[in-house]
Amino acid sequence: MPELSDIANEFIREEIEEFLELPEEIERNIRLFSRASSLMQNIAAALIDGDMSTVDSLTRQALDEGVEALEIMDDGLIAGMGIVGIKFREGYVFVPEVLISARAMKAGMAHIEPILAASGVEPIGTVIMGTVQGDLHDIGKNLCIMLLRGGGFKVIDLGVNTKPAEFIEAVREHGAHLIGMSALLTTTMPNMAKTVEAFVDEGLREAVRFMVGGAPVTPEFGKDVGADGYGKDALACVELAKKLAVEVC
Ligand code: B1M
Repeated sequence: MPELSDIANEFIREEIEEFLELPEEIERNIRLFSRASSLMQNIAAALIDGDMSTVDSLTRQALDEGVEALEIMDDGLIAGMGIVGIKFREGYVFVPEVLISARAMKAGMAHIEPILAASGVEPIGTVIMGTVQGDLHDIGKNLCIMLLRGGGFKVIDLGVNTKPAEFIEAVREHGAHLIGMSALLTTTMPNMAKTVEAFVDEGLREAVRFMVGGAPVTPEFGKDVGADGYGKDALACVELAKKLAVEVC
């Protein structure tokens, strides 16, 4: 088991020591950061600190040095946002700080997106993606979209706060068969069920496949709302989309 002292970045060490209390979160983060390269640790530290220009330049530097886009995403950007999430939950930081870190994350993602999207092959199918009604969280959804595009899908991004009628309209307009719904709030998760029900009411349910995901969503919840599959992360979302595409695209 790695120790806190195995993490090279002093700022990350202090963040873990000062703000993390749950033993499993401490252990997970020590494991994650101790195996991450120092450049990835520096990206995560800058993201936690809300330092957009450093996240921007270090992400560019990492790509120029040949680091895989997925490694930067997982060990730098998502790892940093994980710490921000814990600090937010525990009341150490508030919405403005989280937004500043989210902006830094987007600056890093802007370099990664074109690389993940550059597959240049005929699309496997069209996916309609949206964060459900009432929910404004879009970072996870956007990561899924990047990887879906990189995985050969055409993706129509409906953004956040997506009403059931908007999903239906997009499916009709684009002739799509795959729908991805993201939710980050326990209060908006039921809107996944409402969206599926709206498709049933329109007589469109059989023609499409629903994927669901987001931090509070579980495979069981996915089944309960009538979805066809659940993705635990952006890679799983792409695998699921490929599996469901075989059925409907
Ligand atoms: Co909010 N927020 N937030 N927030 N926020 C959470 C979700 C929360 C858990 C924080 C906490 O208390 N610990 C909490 C929810 C509690 C709950 O519901 N039980 C919360 C709250 C309470 C709120 C507000 C209500 C706060 C307030 O105003 N008092 C408010 C709600 C606004 C609204 O939506 N109506 C709010 C606002 C915000 C910000 C605007 C400040 C900002 C969002 C910025 C943005 O997205 N543009 C924000 C953020 C950033 C977070 C945290 C810190 C980080 C979320 C995130 O981006 N994670 C979050 C805490 C946390 O989750 N640790 C929190 C990184 C992202 C990569 O992960 O989205 O899970 P995630 O996506 C993953 C997987 O889940 C999966 O793939 C992704 C990559 O691996 N995935 C899918 C996602 N969608 C998928 C779809 C798929 C498949 C996989 O198939 C279709």
